[in-house]
Amino acid sequence: MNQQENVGTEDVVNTPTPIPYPDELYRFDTVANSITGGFSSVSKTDIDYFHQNGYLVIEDAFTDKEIEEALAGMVYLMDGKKPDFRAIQFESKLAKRKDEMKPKERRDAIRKIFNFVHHEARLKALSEHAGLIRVLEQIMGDTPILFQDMALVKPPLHGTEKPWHQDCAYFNLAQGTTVVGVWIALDEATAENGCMHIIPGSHNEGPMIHFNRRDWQICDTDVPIDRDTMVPLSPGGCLFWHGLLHHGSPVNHSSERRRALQFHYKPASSDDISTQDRMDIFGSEGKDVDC
Ligand SMILES: O=C(O)CCC(=O)C(=O)O
Repeated sequence: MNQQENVGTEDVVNTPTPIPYPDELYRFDTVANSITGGFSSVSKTDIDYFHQNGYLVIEDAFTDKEIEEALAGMVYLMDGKKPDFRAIQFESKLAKRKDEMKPKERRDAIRKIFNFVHHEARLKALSEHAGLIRVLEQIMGDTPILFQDMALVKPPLHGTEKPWHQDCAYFNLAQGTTVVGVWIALDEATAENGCMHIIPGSHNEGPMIHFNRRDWQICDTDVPIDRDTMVPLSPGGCLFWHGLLHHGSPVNHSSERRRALQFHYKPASSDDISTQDRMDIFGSEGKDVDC
């Protein structure tokens, strides 16, 4: 996400021009633990695992039919079938040609769509899935409120990096709020096409200073890369992660697209803070730090 994007303009925009990053910023030798058996198999042990490690992976959370429906809803919005929906962000390298492209090519030029749940019932359905909500309730001990929805598309050959960050650095929510991100694979998400990478347990280490570099991000030299853990997922697989967990995703060098939905939830009892309060926590201003 972009900083403050949760406020979100409903208009077509492009991603910034991508800046290269050091290859060693991502490791590809460790894979996250996961469970199978769908949402109904989540046990108290799994919820404890989430709190200790900052994440939980369910390999088979959604059915093929649910994923097919979500993809159809996403393509419908991408193809401009709903004229009042304009929250589409293109990969900057491809954006200038977007009006000349045929629908299939144009879909593969899109990096992100957002604020879509009120425009597309098939996408909203996933965000309200009873099994998903039950897991969130167990994690939060409260009623989960959806406050951000996005589809993150890493087009073949062009999908850009999302540098390491903590999601709470983007949200004006009080410190200590259990923000939970949910990332749902719509395509096979692999090492080659830019699957999610996480640092297990890093949510226990508190807020990190973020810098405006390639994005609003943790400084590359502050990332404990030796703990980098990949989260490859098949369609219907789902990652839950804590809003303070360090995570990011490398570029898509492959010829395969990597489409995913990402929802963020906060507990109903959570309090908002100002942008200034958030920047006092996550920003570098007035602190003797450099990147
Ligand atoms: O889907 C991705 O590649 C990462 C997205 C992400 O971490 C974010 O938008 O916060």
